[in-house]
Amino acid sequence: MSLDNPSRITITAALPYTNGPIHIGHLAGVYVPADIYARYQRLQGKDVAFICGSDEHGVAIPMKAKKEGVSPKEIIDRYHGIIKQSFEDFGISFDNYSRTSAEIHHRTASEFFKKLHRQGDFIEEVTEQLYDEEAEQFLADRFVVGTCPVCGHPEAYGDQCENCGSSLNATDLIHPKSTLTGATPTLRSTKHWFLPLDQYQDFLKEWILEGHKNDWKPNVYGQCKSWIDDGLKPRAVTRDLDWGIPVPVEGAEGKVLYVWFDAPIGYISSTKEWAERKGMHWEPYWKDQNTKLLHFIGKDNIVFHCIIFPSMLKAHGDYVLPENVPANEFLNLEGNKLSTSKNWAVWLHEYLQEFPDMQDVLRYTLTANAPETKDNDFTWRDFQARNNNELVAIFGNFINRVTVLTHKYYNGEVPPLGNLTKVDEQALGELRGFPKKLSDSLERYRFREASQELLNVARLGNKYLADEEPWKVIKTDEDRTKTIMYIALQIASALAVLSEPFLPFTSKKLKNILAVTSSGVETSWAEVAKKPMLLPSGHQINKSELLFRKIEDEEIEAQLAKLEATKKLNAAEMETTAPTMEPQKETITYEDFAKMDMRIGTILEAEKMPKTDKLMVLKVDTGLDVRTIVSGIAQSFTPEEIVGKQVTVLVNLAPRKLRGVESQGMILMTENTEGKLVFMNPDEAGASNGAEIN
Ligand code: B3M
Ligand code: ZN
Repeated sequence: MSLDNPSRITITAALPYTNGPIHIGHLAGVYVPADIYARYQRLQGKDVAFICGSDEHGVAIPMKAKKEGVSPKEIIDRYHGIIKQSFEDFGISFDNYSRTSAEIHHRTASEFFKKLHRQGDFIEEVTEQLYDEEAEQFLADRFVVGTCPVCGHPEAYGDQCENCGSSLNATDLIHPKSTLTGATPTLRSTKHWFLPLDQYQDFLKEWILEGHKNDWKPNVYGQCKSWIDDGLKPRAVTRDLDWGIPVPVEGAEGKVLYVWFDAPIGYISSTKEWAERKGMHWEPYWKDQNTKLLHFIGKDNIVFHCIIFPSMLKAHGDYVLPENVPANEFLNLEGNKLSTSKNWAVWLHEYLQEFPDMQDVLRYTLTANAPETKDNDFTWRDFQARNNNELVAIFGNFINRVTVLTHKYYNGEVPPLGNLTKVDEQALGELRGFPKKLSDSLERYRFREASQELLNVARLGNKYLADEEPWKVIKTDEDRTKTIMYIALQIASALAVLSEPFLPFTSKKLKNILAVTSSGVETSWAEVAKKPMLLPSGHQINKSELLFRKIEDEEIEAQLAKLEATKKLNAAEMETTAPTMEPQKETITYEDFAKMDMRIGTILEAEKMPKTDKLMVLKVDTGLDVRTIVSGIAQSFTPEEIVGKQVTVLVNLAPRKLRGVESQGMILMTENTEGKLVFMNPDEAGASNGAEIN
């Protein structure tokens, strides 16, 4: 069900963790598209609540605090300030930017939890959880890493795999390892409160797989479908941690709410904070069925915003559900994954030091190159090209010619309009069509497409001037020249209005040059479609100034050199920190060992599992039978090179479903010094299939 004409629109943008500054990947993935959409809807006259805030709980923050030897409070205060400033610097026009350490959020999240608890929506259960005997603490979320049971990614966290986005229980991890001490965790009993996602399976099937199969982006819909088809499991929504919101019920001493339970409720508490400040009611923005709720996020947050939070909202019963979750894929930098820990990023505060007042150039480049349907790459050369060849050469050049000629011919006054020719009518007709073209793209969250339509307005202006050549006509036909310049000025003022969502700083500058702000000229999105004569004859424009400047090669080379230096630093660090040798696991008895049944087997068939980077589906002759085994080796081998290979197989491992395929056993591997997976090579053994390994 889609709301065609909502009474109001609540737009949320993912709450950034306050464990570090934000970089271009955050802007590209979440905040620029969300801001373009919010600004556009305001220009349509919609009642918009654009909501965000800092995500200040979760394991990432105490980890950072421990690493720096400071308190988590110092970490969140430092980065909350830096992040909030970065958003303001880049014109991300939140109506409210709150923080989940705020009292209003603690209250809101606690009340939410207590309501579900009162309704009996949780399963309270004592289960075995991973424990680090050395650190003497339970291992949740980023306190533990291991191989993802779904896609084979070797560095999955206890609650989520960033590679395939799956939500996990820490005990699901294969070969788990504590990130605190490197120790192999033991198991200890502890009580937690579980959200029984399996009980929301039918609701989610109906709401997403039926209700949103045509309007949610394929990358979002596809992830939801694979999780729902795989079968949802209960997820613990409490943690044995001392950093977070205390669990507000009896018998939960020393436990806090799981960060992904409390953080999405942060959207609600931030809305409450905003409404209280404005003397308004917050409920309509979250409870009125005519409110359109949208979540702007990156792809690693899809499971939380499409499966877990909607199940929480459904259980609670008072709230609307998101109408859409237009998640973007990831942005890479110069061919490598953006990485805070490796400092492989373009930090926003640093960008502004090196490219002052050029926020719109970055906004535009990240929009024109946005990872909307697949991961994409930011390169400094492309950044320079987008600026020099599009913003300077098309947008800026058009405006410069119009304003310079208006001052030169008419002292900056908009000339009278004479008779319109066919060409004039055609240009004005095309101009009137742009608001709808832009709307059609923006209403479907196609920001890349919309940004190119915006450039087409400037292309229209350039073509009109090049075809009508006022600099020549003025020598023979004064009146005709006035009409040409009048129309060119209308195209320029339309550009000032239509660019506002994408390039807010440029739009403001252009409105000042055209003096549309001070003179109260009606400059609305609708007006451009209706008239589009926004500037009346006689209107006085201000002095001309350049909207953009050329970016020189030296500036780009300096940025590339900076990244090279980072690469060298990382490589040097890798050398000094020799790979930590896995400490020996806890001692086992011979009986324990004897339970494992390892055989020699031969790979008969091999094929890559679609839509995964690492998984391969193998048919293995174990000597006992021919069985299917899913193995995370697709990045180390091609199917062709392993068919016929003899391998060591653990045949009595309990079958496990990986992306819907049942895997019956495990191929034993190890990693060579280059980090490539290799088989435990019995090739020399010349043993027959089925030979036991003792
Ligand atoms: N703090 C962002 C992340 O996963 C996470 C978003 C919360 S939105 C409620 O990087
Ligand atoms: Zn995974």
